[in-house]
Amino acid sequence: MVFASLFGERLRAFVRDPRFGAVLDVAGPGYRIGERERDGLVINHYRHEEGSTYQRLGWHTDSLRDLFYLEKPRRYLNVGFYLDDSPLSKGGVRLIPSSHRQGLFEMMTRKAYFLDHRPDPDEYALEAAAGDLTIHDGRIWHRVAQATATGDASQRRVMYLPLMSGPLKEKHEGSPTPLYFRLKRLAGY
Ligand SMILES: O=C(O)CCC(=O)C(=O)O
Ligand SMILES: [Fe+2]
Repeated sequence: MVFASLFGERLRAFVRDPRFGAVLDVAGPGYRIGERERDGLVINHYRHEEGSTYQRLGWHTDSLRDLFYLEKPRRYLNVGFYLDDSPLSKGGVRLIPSSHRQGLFEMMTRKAYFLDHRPDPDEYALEAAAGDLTIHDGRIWHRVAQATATGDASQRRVMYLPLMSGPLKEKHEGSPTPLYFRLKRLAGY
């Protein structure tokens, strides 16, 4: 669910909470909350059970979208809010440490975007508890592994909010669907 904070008061108030000032300080000077940039506040909801269409997410970098906008990937950070506990039995985020420092070529070719779900020997498994906040660089390679648990025990809900700096390019009601969503659809999401 993208741009979630634009659809209701509670999430709108959440992203405007002054306490985000501390998170922006961590990001560095000049960062802002991208409520209308990239995909805004995104809510991901995974369940591992018959009929669920969202059980895992293949290898990707979030900065791929910059290339679709014909922009050179610039540093942007994604803040994650865990709404559920995320132990290993729920699958969860796997990332390749330091891969955000790679060059553009590696960012485009290291893995087959969204299609490749295979574990990587260098991957790190991120475990989290409900209420935890994570921050990752948009250029890092990551995936979401499928849960081994099923049904309610596999439910994993996480919200992501982009922290942006540099030129402001806001989306509006008439903005076209970005191509990378079509790529994701082609990959089966
Ligand atoms: O579900 C997660 O924790 C990560 C999702 C993700 O990487 C994405 O939506 O780009
Ligand atoms: Fe991602």
